[in-house]
Amino acid sequence: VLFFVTNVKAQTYTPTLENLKAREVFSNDRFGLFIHWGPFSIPGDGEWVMNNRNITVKNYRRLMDFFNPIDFDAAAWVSMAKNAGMKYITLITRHHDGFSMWNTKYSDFNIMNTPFKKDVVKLIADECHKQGIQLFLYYSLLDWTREDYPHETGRTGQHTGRKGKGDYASYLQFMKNQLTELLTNYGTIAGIWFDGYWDQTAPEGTVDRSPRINWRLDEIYGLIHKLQPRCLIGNNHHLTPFPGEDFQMFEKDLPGQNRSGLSFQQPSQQLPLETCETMNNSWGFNITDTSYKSVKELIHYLVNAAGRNANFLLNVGPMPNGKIQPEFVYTLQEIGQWLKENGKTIYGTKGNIVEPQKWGVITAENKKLYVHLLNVTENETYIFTPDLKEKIISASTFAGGSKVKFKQMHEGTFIYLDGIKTNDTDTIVQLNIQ
Ligand code: JFZ
Repeated sequence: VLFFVTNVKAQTYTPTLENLKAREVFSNDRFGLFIHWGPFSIPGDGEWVMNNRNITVKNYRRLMDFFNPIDFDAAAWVSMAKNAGMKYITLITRHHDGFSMWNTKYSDFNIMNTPFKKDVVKLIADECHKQGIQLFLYYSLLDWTREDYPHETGRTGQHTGRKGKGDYASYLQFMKNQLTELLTNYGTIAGIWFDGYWDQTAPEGTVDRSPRINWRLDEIYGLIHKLQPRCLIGNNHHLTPFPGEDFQMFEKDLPGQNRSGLSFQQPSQQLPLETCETMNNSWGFNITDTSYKSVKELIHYLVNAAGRNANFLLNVGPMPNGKIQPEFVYTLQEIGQWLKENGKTIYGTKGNIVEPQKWGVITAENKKLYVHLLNVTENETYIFTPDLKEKIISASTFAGGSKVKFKQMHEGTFIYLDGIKTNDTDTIVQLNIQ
């Protein structure tokens, strides 16, 4: 009965007009910066180091004494994101290790008790507001250090030296207190990005994914929407969106793909979509992970996301000194350069005009369709796109504006590539439609 009551309550969530407006702004943004940073960055072995190396709470807490990023410059991070063409930043405020990156009253495991002694969330929030970029906050529901987190039913965090059982009522109150701080003391927060729900469910791909605890998310979501109605809620639970959520996210997958084995959920037709990916194979700083994705690969990911109506949240794991490694800085600069020239075909566009094709995707804005040719070889003389509903009036290359030949029939459209200058990253053909 209790479950029924909670569900009914949650089902009645009606987004406010300003929330709906914020969703629209968000889906026009298309590109954001994800930042995984904290004491977990110090060992240089990713943000899961505590769990992966079976570090106890007692030993892990020692990292707090070493967090002193003397080269950290919030203004530099924010302007780096802006120059990369990113429209928002999603910052880790508290990851699974339970460390709070802000001046919180509710846990002593926080940034003010490091030698750095400065509120990182505040420094970044102020800078985002100053430079006019939206700020989303990542908040983990899973906690590897607190005694009251229901660790005994969790899938991870079994080696932390915690005893007894969690107390979810107490832990839930703690999260509400912390979220109240985050949504009260840092100005406008564009969204909250939840993670860790999956710790209480069977793995992705299994049939019964019902959680082993009642998370009572409706209470958390209700609080957030009460404090800041515009604030968008997303949850990395890898399931169909729950009532109260304002956008749907995919981890390391384009919507509709399931290469990571984490994305069995169907893309929502109503909510804005977002997919997150890493620069190498790590979210948090990893000193041995040099498998950097190329500029071209990441631009393709961005275009492929836009073509499927999704935002791309690209991650960096800054170093313990507060700097972002030069490889990432370079890549972001190059993507920014590409977006300066081609952003018109990405920002504010709609995707899913046609099914993604072997050659690429289409994005649309007003009376223009942008055909992104991501994979065409030198000797291909035409591409074929199925079922375009609108009548094409003219076609030209987006770069340079030279005329492109086409033949539209009711089965689809041929676009001829002979004589046009192709580009190794993305050849964009603009179709003007009636
Ligand atoms: C989560 C985090 O665990 C990870 O550290 C990072 O923050 C990423 C963006 O989000 O990734 C997941 C999510 C789910 C599982 C594993 C990692 N899972 O279901 O095993």
